[in-house]
Amino acid sequence: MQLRVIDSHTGGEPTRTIVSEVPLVGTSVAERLAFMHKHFDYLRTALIHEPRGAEVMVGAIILSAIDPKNTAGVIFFNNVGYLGMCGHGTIGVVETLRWLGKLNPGVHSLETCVGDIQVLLHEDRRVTLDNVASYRIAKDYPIRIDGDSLMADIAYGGNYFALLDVSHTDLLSRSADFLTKQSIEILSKIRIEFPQVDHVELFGKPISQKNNSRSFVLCPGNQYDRSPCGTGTSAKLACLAADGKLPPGQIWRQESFIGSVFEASYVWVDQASKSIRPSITSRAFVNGDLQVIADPEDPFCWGIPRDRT
Ligand code: PYC
Repeated sequence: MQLRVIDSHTGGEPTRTIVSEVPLVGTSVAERLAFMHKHFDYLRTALIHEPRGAEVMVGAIILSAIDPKNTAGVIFFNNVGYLGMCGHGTIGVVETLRWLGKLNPGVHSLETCVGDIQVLLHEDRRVTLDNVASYRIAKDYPIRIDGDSLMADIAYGGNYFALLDVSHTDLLSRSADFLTKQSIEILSKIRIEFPQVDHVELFGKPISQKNNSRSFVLCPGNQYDRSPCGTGTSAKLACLAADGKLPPGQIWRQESFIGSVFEASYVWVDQASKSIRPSITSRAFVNGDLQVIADPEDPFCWGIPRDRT
């Protein structure tokens, strides 16, 4: 098997990008994703599961563009399945293409299974992504955790999020393991009413005064995002915009649990329905170039099944 994979990270969150051609059939990215799920899911498990991968990794596969006006297509996947969009992953993919000499500074468009997005590769290697339209679905949905009442907003930013302001508690000073368990419990309560939600974001005070907020983001597969989460920051901006707390064009600096930062702002798509187009800026670093080897005698060459790790 000839499979080349480039590793990068964006704000500490890894992206493992397949740059070899994989024959995914379909007339849309969503159809190609379904084809990959059916016929090539072993590539996902081989790259993300142990012993070759790590559960925290997000994978990406670069596709030829379906519409010739676009630069490329991309499918994102993780330890348990496929993601609609991925902000840190998009920035990782753009840096990967730049590192390979396949992308020059300027504006490019990428096809994803939730819609086309624009990316600007800056001369200094930062990337700004203009995400899909993002919006809030529900405000102040009440839940009870350990006897405490919390309010969640539900919003879409390329993936579906439950967003909870926990700045009145000391939650964000707790360990990642503790927050993971709390977020899993929150998610199970939220999904009774909003089954589409698969990410949880807890917001609190930033560590650095330069930033507006700090977040802990639980992703599907029960890993937390080391970056501030591009789709999560988009969902956050949709809530701020709907509440009139952030005007269009103003920069919002979102700090991640580990202290990395995304700069974000938005423009209205439709002010009446409070739908916005968020822009997220950050940069990624390539940190590996892997030739995948699949030894037919290796019982775990396609990854260890998750129920055994
Ligand atoms: O940056 O959008 C993001 C993301 C989603 C899951 C992990 N990162």
